[in-house]
Parts: sequence; structure tokens; C-alpha cells
Amino acid sequence: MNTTFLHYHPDVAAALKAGRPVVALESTLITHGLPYPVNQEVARAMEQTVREAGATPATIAVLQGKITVGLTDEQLAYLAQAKNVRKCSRRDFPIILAQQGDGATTVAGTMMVAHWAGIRVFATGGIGGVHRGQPMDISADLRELGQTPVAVVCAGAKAILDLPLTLEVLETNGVPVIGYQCSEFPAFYTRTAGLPLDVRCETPEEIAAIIRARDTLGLTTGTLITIPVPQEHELPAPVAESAIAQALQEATRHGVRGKEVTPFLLARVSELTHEKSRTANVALLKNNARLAAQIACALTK
Ligand code: PSU
Ligand code: MN
Repeated sequence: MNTTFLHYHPDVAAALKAGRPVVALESTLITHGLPYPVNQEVARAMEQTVREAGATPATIAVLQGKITVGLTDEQLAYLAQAKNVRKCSRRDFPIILAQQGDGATTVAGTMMVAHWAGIRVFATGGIGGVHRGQPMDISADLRELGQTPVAVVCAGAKAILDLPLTLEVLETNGVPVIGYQCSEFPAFYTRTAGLPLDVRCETPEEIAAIIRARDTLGLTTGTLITIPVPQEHELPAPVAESAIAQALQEATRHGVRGKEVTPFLLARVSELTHEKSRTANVALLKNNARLAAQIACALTK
């Protein structure tokens, strides 16, 4: 494939060339998911966690129309405060390249770039899904998981979404959903939503074996790995639920639509739950980054 349109951080280029483990990280959570300065602290902490676990982090974004695989600290700091950054899912790439603008990649967008770059594992917080009461509003993340062979580590999906329908669409798209040391789909702030998963794995090596088996079969689907928020940082379910209910009502009242829906809900839930959700968020992002690095290491063995 012609991937001359990619711009690599030297550390990422070196790691990929040498066949060392690399973990992709997304940037929409920096620009649209968390407020400044928490976003910058968390993005740095995720990169550091990946390094400590023996892999090279590659945060992915579009800077002045250049698809960048691995940000320098200056680029990351810029993105954390930048205005007018386009949220980039699959459909947005031709636009942002032609306009030479700044873009933050969603789970779908980051999977695409990771695959172009030859990165097999990616860590995020929560994936997009089917919206509650809006069964036709299905995140492009679910489609991408069905067609791009990248392993995505997440803490499930926020209950701002319809979690049972989200799992149904993943099934339709042929995506295996793995629980790491858990048997039920985690709901981001809370450790479970009571929905069974396809398989439970106890070690990163077991997960790596499933990814290798997919490759052996020539399947081009993604793999979704879920890991619950650490117990001590879990939000009480009623706290999460009431914030989500209020945010959903407000979104309907204000007529929020399209790609604005998820950022609106994320921002409102974060405001309504204050510090509690923030500590959970930071803890689970680092937790996910660590597991992704461990899987990436297991894949290179
Ligand atoms: N869920 C979160 N935090 C996030 C997102 C989702 O808990 O930051 C972001 C991710 O980048 C995800 C995107 O890919 O929102 C999904 O947006 P949409 O529903 O518009 O596809
Ligand atoms: Mn949508």
C-alpha cells in the first residue's frame, strides 16, 4: 500500500522498523472527550504507561493536513488547547487532508491510521456505539471494528449508549468481544453492565493467541478487548446513571445532532459527576494503556 501520506515520530518509525511493540492512542479523547488540562495530563500519562510496559506509544492525529503517527510533546500540548479541531472518523479524512486542517482521530479514525502504519494494538477509553433511543445513530467505530484488523482495548462503552444494541451490532459486524479477567461487558464508569461477552481471557498471551488465530484465518475484522475500570475507582452506578439520564434529556431538548451528540453527552456527564468521574477516567485510561502494551509485547514474541 502507498502510505507516503503518513508522518512518523522517529521513535515510532524506529520501533516499527525493528519489529518492536507499538501501541496506538487516539486524539478525540484529548480534543473532544476531556477538558484542558486533564486531557493533556492523561494523554501524557497514557504514553508513559505504554513505555513503562515495554512498548512505544503512537498518539495519532492530523496536524495541518498531515496524518501524524506519534506526537512530540509540543504537538500533544498544542492539540490539548487547540480550537477548531475536526473530529475525524472515516468520512473526515479526505476533507481534513484537502483543507490541510487539524483533526483528532476517533476510534474509527485511529484504527484506520494504525492499520496503514502497521500498528496492531490500540488503547482508548470507551468506544462509540448505538445511541439510546436512536437505533439508527450507530457510531462509525462499530463499522470500522468490523473491517479493520486492529485490536482495540477499552473499558467497554459508556452507558450514554444502548449497550445491548451495541453488542448486537458488533456481533453483526463479526467482531469478537473479549473480557480481560471479566465475563461481562464493562460500562466505562462501572465494572459491568450485566451483558455476557464472547470469551474471558486471563492473560495478555491468551488475547494475543486469538489475534494470531484471526490472522491465520485471513479475517480482516478488528478485535475488541474490554477491561473494567479498577475497582477502587469505580463510580457508584446510581451516580453515573442519573448524570447520564440528565445529559440525554438535555441533548434532546437542545436538538443536538450528528457528530456533536457524543461530545455533548461526554462533556455533560463529566460536568455533572465532577471529580468522581475524572478519577475513574484517568485510572481506566492508564489501565487500558498498560494492557494494550502487554498485548503488543505478547504479539511480538
Ligand atoms: N466515548 C468515550 N470517550 C470518548 C469517545 C467515546 O467515553 O472520547 C470518543 C471516541 O473518540 C469515539 C468517539 O471514537 O467519541 C465516538 O463518536 P461518535 O459516537 O460520533 O462516533
Ligand atoms: Mn452518531
